Amino acid sequence: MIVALSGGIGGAKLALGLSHVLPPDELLVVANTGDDFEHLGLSISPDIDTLTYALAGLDNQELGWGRRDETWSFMETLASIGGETWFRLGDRDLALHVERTRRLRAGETLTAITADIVRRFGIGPRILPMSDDPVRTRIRSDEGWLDFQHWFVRDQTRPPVRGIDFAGAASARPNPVLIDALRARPRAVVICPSNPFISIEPILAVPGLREAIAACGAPVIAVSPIIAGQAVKGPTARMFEQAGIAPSAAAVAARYAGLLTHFVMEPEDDATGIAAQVIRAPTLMRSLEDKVALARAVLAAA
Ligand code: FO1
Repeated sequence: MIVALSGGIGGAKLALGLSHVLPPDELLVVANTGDDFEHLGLSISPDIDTLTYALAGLDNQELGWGRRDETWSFMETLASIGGETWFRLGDRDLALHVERTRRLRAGETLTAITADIVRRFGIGPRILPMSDDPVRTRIRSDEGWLDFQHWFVRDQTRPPVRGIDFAGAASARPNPVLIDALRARPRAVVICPSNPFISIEPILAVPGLREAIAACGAPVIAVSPIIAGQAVKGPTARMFEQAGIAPSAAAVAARYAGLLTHFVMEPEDDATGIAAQVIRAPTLMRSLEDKVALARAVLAAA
């Protein structure tokens, strides 16, 4: 079993690459749920949906989130009646949020709902929420605490990050399916090239998960989301700078100190100080071939 930790757009790309090189029942993708939020009365799980659409081949390749075959009548009508439209919900995407919200209110777990939706989209690998208990990433800016999507989408990550909190993490229970997979000695744990601060560390903040990964007896292989000091996408490099850390692949590896056996990074980048076996490979994924090639490099390291 390959257990992959993923959040955001970069994570979903490697998860897709892995799904092309592994039998479906040998890939378990753990989704960050710290980005989840209630909006317009709907329970929205962006990182679960980004993974679902990517693995189903339905993702919008330009935006990285939402669906490619989308229409926007709901948003247009919502705008015309004064509703909040800063968080864009396409007509097809909306059905997923409405149905997930109904099932959560009916008492189903996010794990059960996600497993059913993934199956209905014809996806083979499992997509697993890191926990069925609520964990909410919050960003402390100069004006106070912001909910994650307000910071990330409404404010377009402009407010400088002075602190990050994962509300609810201390009392969240790790997904038991994940704990079982880690105890059953997986072939490897893969930390996808996601933003360490807001996509991977919420997962590691769930009590027991960091320890279960460290004790699983399998290679733990992280892929750098930073190339030549720049983030491939999103606020990763800026978040390092705002934390007073020079953005680099080595700085990413240091975020996972004590967990990694291997670290996959670009051939040209400086590996000084990385306390793991360094694997040199192209980590920029544009095409499906790039995603598959990086997945193969990760599995070869394992
Ligand atoms: N990101 C944006 O930058 N703007 C949006 O309007 C937006 C809508 C959206 C709708 C559904 C969904 O699943 C994701 C969406 N995202 C949007 C992306 C989302 O904010 C991020 O993917 C994650 O929360 C961070 O990785």
